Amino acid sequence: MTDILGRVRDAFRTDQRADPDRLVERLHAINRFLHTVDGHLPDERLVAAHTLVERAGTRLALSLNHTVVALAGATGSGKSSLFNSLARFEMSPVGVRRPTTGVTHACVWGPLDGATRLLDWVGVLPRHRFVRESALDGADEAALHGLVLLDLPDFDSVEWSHRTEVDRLLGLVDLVVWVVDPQKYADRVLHRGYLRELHRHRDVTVVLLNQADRLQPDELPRVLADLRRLVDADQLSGVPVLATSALSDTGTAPLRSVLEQAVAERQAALRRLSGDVDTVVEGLADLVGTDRADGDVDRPTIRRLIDALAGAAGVPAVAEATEQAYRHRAVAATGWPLARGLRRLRPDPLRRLHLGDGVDGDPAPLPASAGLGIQRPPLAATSVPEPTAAQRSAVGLALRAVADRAGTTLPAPWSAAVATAARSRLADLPDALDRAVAGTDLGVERRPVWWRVVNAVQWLVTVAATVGLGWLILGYAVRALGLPELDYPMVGVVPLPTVLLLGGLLLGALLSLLAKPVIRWAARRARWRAEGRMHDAVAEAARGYVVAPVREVLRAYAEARSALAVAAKSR
Ligand SMILES: Nc1nc2c(ncn2[C@@H]2O[C@H](COP(=O)(O)OP(=O)(O)OP(=O)(O)O)[C@@H](O)[C@H]2O)c(=O)[nH]1
Ligand SMILES: [Mg+2]
Repeated sequence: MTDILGRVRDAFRTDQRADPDRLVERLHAINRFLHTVDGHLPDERLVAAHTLVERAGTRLALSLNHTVVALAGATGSGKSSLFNSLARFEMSPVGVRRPTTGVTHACVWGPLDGATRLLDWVGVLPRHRFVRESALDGADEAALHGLVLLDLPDFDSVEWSHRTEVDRLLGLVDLVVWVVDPQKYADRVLHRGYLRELHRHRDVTVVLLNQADRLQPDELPRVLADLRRLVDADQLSGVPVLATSALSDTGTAPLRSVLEQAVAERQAALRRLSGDVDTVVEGLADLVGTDRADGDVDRPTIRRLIDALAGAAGVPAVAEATEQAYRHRAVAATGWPLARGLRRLRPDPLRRLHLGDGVDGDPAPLPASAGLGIQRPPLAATSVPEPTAAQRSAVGLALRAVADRAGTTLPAPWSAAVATAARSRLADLPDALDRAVAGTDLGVERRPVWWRVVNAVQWLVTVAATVGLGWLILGYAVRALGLPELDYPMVGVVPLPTVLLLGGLLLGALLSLLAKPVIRWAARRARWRAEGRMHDAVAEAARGYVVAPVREVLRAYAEARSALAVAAKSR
């Protein structure tokens, strides 16, 4: 007996105690991962993680003083017999008709109180719950206090509901004892369908070769060794493989010993959940590719996007109109006063685009609601030309370039998320661009000082010419009426009124001529300035409507990666 216990302890010993704080930290990390990737990754990839967080939260909130152990196996392997043998009562019927157990039975060692909520959660019907606590046992059963033993239906059942029940419970219990018999221990469904999937739960898995009494003493070691080989091939090396018989107490001793140790350690629930976290992390690993660099949107790509958006927003057309408007306004302000009326008849190029209103005249009147806290009148829609097909496709290409550059180093689902993010605010972009252009101060409202100076001189020479002309007309009139002739003051040999008239006209024309190249140069500067300001406004729209959503996804990716790294390290 001591020998058996020793072997069980050796086989079942693991030096790594599960740290509950570390487990909770890992679960929090998974939860953080789920929050971060929400909306970016396909939901179907996240089901397992969501299930784990929910299930682990519930299990940890329930009694950790109880260890829930399931007896699982094929029909007829002896699960119910072992269950009854341990409980020392015929609690779960054992029969010849297969399969016998259709619903899960539970036996609780110690008081039922703490285990009730656990069994509610596990889903064992109250009429199939039993309590193993008897005054007659004395201290015999004390070592199993805290054990909740479940007798499951058969996993390979002809009854579909049995399999569903087994699969459901295998996802919930803390420790699974697989019961096999000498005939079917190599069963393919058992190894391929179940054991092989459990290599991350090897800390909470035990395999029993039951009905060992049916084997000849010399056959037992050979069959046990064969089973060990198969279990190792299932990547479960280290998992205890023990021989039992439900017919006697000695035969069930190895199982009892396993259960006593599990109950004493109170580690099974934590180890099981740690294994679950490992499984989930491994399933998510390809979503964050550990060796990948975080993507980013580089400056040249952003510049290309801004250029394309500026083209589509009509920035070149508005810049051109700004240059023309400057010329128009400068000529109107500095040209020969008598010709200005004609110039004013021509429409202002910016006004044709419904831009720059209020430049020449007063600002547009505020609507009646201005006093109610509305600071600025709403910006009028511009008449900037619609983008051409080429400009539209340039925007499309630039958007794709942003998504490609940002997503190229990322795993496929994130590349797709980046591409979606780049286009996520596409519908709002035209309005934003229109607002950017319409809201830009094109810098042509101010009347430069030199305009005023030239204007003053123009008026001066015009007045001089007009005075000269009036004076000359007066002289002719006096002469025609036979009155004494006027004596014009002379400038050299030329009468002063003639000097005033011709000089005024000549100077006015000369001034207009000289102002022309200056106006051209200043108009070009006004164009560059306006272009620069509109570019800045478009850049802001590009950042807000395209780059920001993309960076948001990249941030989520980096955050998800670090969260999963925290969840991965089991220490
Ligand atoms: N000789 C021998 N017979 C056993 C042993 N364990 C179970 N049996 C017999 O095997 C048959 C099946 O036992 P059960 O305990 O009903 O098997 P089960 O795994 O619960 O089967 P299902 O409920 O159908 O899944 C019964 O006739 C038992 O008496 C054992 O250790 N030795
Ligand atoms: Mg049974």
